Amino acid sequence: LAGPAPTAAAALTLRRGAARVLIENWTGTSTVPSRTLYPHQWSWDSAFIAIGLRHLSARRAQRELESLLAGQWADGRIPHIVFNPAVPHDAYFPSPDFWQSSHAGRSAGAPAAPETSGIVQPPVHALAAWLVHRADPAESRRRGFLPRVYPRLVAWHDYLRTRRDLAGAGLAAIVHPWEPGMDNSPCWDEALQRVDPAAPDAFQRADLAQGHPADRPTDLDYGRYVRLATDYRQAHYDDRTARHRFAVEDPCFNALLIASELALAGMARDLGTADAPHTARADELTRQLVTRLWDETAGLFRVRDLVTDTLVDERAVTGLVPLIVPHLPPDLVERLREALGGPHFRAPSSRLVPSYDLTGPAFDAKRYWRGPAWFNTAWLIQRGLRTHRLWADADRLRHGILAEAGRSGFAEYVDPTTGAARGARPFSWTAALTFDLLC
Ligand code: 9YW
Repeated sequence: LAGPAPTAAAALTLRRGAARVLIENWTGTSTVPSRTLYPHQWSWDSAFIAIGLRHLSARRAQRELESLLAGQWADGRIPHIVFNPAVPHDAYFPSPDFWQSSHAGRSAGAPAAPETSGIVQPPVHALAAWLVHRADPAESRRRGFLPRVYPRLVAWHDYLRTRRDLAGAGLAAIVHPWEPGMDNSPCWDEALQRVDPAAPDAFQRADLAQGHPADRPTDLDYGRYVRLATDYRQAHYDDRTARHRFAVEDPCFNALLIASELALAGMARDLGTADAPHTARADELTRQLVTRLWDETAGLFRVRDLVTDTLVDERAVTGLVPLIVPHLPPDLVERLREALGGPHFRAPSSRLVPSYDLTGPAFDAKRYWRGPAWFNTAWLIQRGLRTHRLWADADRLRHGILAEAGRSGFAEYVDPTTGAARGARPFSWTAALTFDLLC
């Protein structure tokens, strides 16, 4: 099962290929996830991309994150999309016309420019910024990178820890299925039942012009995404007054918040300021993650639906990502390791990690986050395995990522049962994270 490490020649070819994708998808200020499907700047994509770019050009990696931060709102949120004004509005739905950030988001402090979405994505940014800094501290200091980004990243985390602590228990909640970055995961199905879809003629999807309908969310999913986003917009994206019909605590989102809070501690130390608040917050978040989202019977983390205050009875990759949390209790680490190798997640053909339970009722090997294996989650899990010194497991996953990235032409995701490439390609974070693993 281990799969061989790539030969030196194969690694060189892969590195060159990955670098080419990053160069071709660079717009001058940031990187598009893909030239076809996703022509703007996406939040967690940029963080993953910066993690790879730092080995190619630390300066460019810094600019990637700085461009994203230019879209930050006064309440601290980092929007999930920062729109490129040069791209026609019909190239992607929902466009700036839909989000109306520069006017509908005024009460939450959206910038006058650039136009952005009003929702967020997982907080990988501080982790990325810290890794970018450490790749070339001299260049970082020369450009004053940390002093500029640290306060903004602190504000971002403050937003998540306060405005988004909807249950009052210390974890950050997400209020739209686009926010966890795993749009149509079966984990949201039950909660979405409560949402009346927007009428089909109220919007026009742009993704089906490029993407294959079998790979993408359904029209019914989109109807519900549009309804939720419209409701949030009508509340001016103000978390103090918005009523959320969809509100869940997601393990991956919160695990990344913890990893990023620890990265802020590293930055604070480097800047000569107090790191204690960040380590204390990471500890408290870790406690709450375990208390609120760990399922001892299933042996993995679950999503908590805040409307019903229950754990969602689905196994998905989000429940494994907390392996990246350094201070996870050792018995939980062992259970997660077992889950990775067990019947629900062992993907023999791809050697990656499927986004959803291979034996689950909603499993669909092709459809986006309902089964396909993604490279960012595999990268996070291999990093988590290393954090817990599970070297052999981490190496196995690393080899799987490299083999699949090469074989699929840096695909957005692969079918975990056949290894077939699916979605957009070449896809930037696949290339960036592959590059990172080769450096
Ligand atoms: C969409 C850009 C984004 C990713 C998300 C992924 C998808 C956007 O693409 O969402 O059109 O549905 O689910 O994780 O950030 O790559």
